[in-house]
Amino acid sequence: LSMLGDLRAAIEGDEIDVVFQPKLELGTGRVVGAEALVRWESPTRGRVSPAEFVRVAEDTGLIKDLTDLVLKRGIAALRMFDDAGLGLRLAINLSTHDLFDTKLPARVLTQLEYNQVQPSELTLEITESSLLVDAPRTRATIDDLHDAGFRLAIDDFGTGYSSLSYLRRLPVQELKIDQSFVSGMLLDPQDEVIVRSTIDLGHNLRLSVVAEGVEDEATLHALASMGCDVAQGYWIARPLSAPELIAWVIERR
Ligand code: G
Ligand code: G
Ligand code: MN
Ligand code: NA
Repeated sequence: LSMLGDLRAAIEGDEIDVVFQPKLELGTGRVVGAEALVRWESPTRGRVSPAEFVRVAEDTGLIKDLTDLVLKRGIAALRMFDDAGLGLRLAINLSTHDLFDTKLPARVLTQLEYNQVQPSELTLEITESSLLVDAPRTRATIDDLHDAGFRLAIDDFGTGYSSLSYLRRLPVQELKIDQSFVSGMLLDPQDEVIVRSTIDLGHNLRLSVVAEGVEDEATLHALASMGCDVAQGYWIARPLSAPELIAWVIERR
């Protein structure tokens, strides 16, 4: 059966959840942010992978509603993080289609104003591959998001083919090394070289470098010794509900 109808009902109903994975600053050991990740527990399909249903949403025009739901829930959680005094930045994943909507900055600002949150508290993650789709149009949206005061990150870096000159001209502040390079970097010398060079590249472009997919302590230490700025992964914490994240951050202090 087609997923479209189920997904539409899930977005309108109460089946979609948003969880939050901490981002740890390696130099200080402080939790500096959290990434919002969407989850769908369907009564008939069970747990559906976001990789799968985000693609369906993109192909069918449901992505606007899905992104709005994540923005609404995510920014409401950010309000709770602020009230708890956590001082975290919230990261939200954008899909390629989101970048084609010239009203995207206004959609985000509406949720921020409602929750009395500043644009600088939000990081918008844009995948390297979506940066390359119709670059002139997506670039206009990216510039508008930057001008509105949001922090921008390039997600899944290393899996696309962006040129250095293009990267250098983008108004981004953060580069996230794809987990496919990070998870096996201690076993595969080629992955290690990619991670090391990406950290250097990011720093040369004055970007903060985030490694995702950190699944063990040795990898965390290796990344710290390479000068990586921030890490994210199951070794640090799995994605948590908003109240769980607040408790987790407070307990670590
Ligand atoms: O959370 P998980 O690792 O299962 O996510 C799988 C994929 O789905 C990742 O590529 C992730 O970036 C993407 N994803 C998770 N949450 C969101 C979201 O809210 N919006 C978009 N566009 N993608 C998301
Ligand atoms: O594409 P993006 O980087 O946004 O996707 C992040 C995805 O990676 C999320 O779906 C999250 O659940 C998943 N993830 C987070 N930490 C780890 C980890 O340590 N290992 C693996 N395999 N996946 C992770
Ligand atoms: Mn991401
Ligand atoms: Na990624």
